[in-house]
Amino acid sequence: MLTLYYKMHCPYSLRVRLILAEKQVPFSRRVVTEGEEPADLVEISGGEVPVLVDDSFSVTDSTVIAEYLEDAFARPALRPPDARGRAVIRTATCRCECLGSSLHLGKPSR
Ligand SMILES: N[C@@H](CCC(=O)N[C@@H](CS)C(=O)NCC(=O)O)C(=O)O
Repeated sequence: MLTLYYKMHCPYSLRVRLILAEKQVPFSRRVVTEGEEPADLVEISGGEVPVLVDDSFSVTDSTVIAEYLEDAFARPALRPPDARGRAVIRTATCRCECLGSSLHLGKPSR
């Protein structure tokens, strides 16, 4: 059984939740409140979300979790089958991450 630690307004968490929804993968929810991170989450990731736990195997970082879910639950495929399609998706992901970082730091994105 999968368990997802996430925060309600976290865009990285939302990304993982959308993937789980698209793939219709059941999971147990551990909704984390800012400043009240549970000890097991702190031990796994230092308190950062999202974290996916598959039995006793923990996966951190939304990009790595997205890759893990694509590998572990192949259908429906969300990753394009060709190199160019994957490059387009990775570029879009990078841009979103840069934008997210800029928002966190209060700096404009490039
Ligand atoms: N690179 C990470 C970023 C995750 C991230 O920044 N999560 C924020 C919430 S949106 C967080 O948990 N911050 C608290 C902390 O780092 O302890 C990912 O893609 O998962």
